[in-house]
Amino acid sequence: MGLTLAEKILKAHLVDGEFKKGSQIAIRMDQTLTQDATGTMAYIEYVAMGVPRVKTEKSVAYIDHNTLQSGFENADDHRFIGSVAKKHGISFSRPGNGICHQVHLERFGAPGKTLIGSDSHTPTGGGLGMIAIGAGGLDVAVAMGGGAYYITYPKIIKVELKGKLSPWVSAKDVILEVLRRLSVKGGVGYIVEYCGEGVKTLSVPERATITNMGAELGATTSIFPSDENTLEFLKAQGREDVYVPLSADPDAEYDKELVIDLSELEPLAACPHSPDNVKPVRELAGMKIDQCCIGSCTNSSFVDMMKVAYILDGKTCDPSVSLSVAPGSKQVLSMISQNGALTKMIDAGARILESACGPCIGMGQSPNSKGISLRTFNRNFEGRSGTRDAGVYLVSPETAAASALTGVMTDPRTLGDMPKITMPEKFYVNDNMIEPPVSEAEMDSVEILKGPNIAGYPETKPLAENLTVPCSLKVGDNITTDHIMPAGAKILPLRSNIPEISKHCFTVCDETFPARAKELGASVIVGGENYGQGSSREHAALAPLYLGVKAVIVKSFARIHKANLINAGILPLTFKDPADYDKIAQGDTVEFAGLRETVKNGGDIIAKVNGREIALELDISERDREIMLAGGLLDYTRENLSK
Ligand code: MIC
Ligand code: SF4
Repeated sequence: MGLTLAEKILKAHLVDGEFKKGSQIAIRMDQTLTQDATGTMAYIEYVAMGVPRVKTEKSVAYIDHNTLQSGFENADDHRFIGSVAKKHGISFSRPGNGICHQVHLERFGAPGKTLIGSDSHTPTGGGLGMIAIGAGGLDVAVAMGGGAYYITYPKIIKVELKGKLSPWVSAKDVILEVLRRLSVKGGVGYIVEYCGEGVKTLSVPERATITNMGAELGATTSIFPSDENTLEFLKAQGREDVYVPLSADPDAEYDKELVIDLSELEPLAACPHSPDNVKPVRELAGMKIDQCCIGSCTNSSFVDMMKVAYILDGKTCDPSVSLSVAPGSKQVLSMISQNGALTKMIDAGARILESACGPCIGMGQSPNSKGISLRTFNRNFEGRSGTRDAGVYLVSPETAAASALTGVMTDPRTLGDMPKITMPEKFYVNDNMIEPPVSEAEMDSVEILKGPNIAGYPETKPLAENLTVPCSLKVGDNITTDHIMPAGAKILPLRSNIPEISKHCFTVCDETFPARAKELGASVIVGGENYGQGSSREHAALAPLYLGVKAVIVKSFARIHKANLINAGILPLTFKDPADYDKIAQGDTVEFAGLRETVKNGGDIIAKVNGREIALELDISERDREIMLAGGLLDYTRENLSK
């Protein structure tokens, strides 16, 4: 039997485990990336491991999230990350150089390579035919130190693309269609592999838009073959030397199959408050809007910007709409400024933002109260924009630009003919904002610069044998990491300070939670399906750890968050019978006995609640069991390094 493309790359990087479905496998990571909002913690963890130089082929530290510097904290974090990078062998992409995923695709991604990044949209690299996986900072730190990344050998979904996109329909509409069909938990436990005739009609940046938003499916990653279009992109970036053609074997077997006829797609929008709440733009047409934001790691490529400039050319944004545009990288911004496209946007009234995440993570441009915002981004969770009662619709750049002109949701197909805007033969390359590290011989001369807001890793303890703890919080289905550990301009500067950021933990759901949990000292949280979907931020595990949360008991978990809980030494438990969710209420006392024994040997964990026994599953690997016993991945890694 042949192999799928993902399987081929995983197999070539296998360092441990049995190469069969459902087994835990350890994968060597060729490259790593971090961004600044997760990076400070990741580098604190890396430094704590005591490995002098990174052992990867390429590691890059990006500054792109916390770029609104309304106090010293973010600038201190940037300086800290820059100094660690310089000393330990990591390239440093300075603030202003662009969004990590866009820049990594342009300058470092390579077909057939593996990449792990402390950001859930790392799968953007799948557009280049790489296995690119988002993970918590600690997993990335371990990979930088030469350690493998452990995943369950995933199931593979084949998405066969047929035909080609009609004018005004774009890559964003393709992934919105996949989300409509599979839902935000449809990808959990899977890699999504694209193939078929339609693949060759999509350029690498278009493919990257699709793999980027595979994160919203909950998938481990998504991947496209590496073909002539990949070569064309790499040539245009002056990097054709890294090209290798890659595709699945013709007789590869998949666990699930989906066929999408590109020619049948139309402009789509994900409605509030979930990326899978997808409707045709045509059905929403005429709805009054207040804001349009164009950019983010999903839709900020050169071609995206050129389409927007074409639509805005010679026109003015509707007076009731605020339009912002954030080109994804310095390369994109330089090119549209050189060719005049930027002037067209400015003339039409666009508010030009720096090349960074910006409004996508609530760093500015929060909509007005009850505002309707059309965004070319990938997440529209409640409150993420910074305005709790705003309604965010995720759309293509074409739909966003067309609607900015009319002031209402507009199907771009009503604009008439659309010329084909294609990728340039040569991108403008100037890597002057990527600072190389010093050589090994010089590393002692580099001082690590740590600001006063940068605190250490929270205290951990080996797993207790018995626990009698109250349930400090009960929540429902589809809780996102934006609920658990909100972001936004006010809270993000606390990413390097777990005691401080913990004061905001779960405040979106219950403002009294942090103080209550802290006072209780030790507790458990109960939740529903797909708990922890969204971001890779390990803060959504580290803040609960700091607040004394010992276990999270839910109906099901999202992949990265579950891994982050394990890394933090918090038990990720699922109800054997989902109906037992109703048997625990906030305030109930939950009793566990003989925990260490069961965690070590496997089997159900029994919790006693109100005199009743509830069976819970701890579905984790052998290695994860050892991590849990040690009190988390940092302790486990330290123990193992000292052996
Ligand atoms: C996001 O899009 O939610 C973020 C901000 O990029 C996160 C990382 C973080 O919280 O720092 C992600 O996607 O992993
Ligand atoms: Fe940045 Fe938004 Fe992409 Fe996250 S999803 S990396 S915040 S642009």
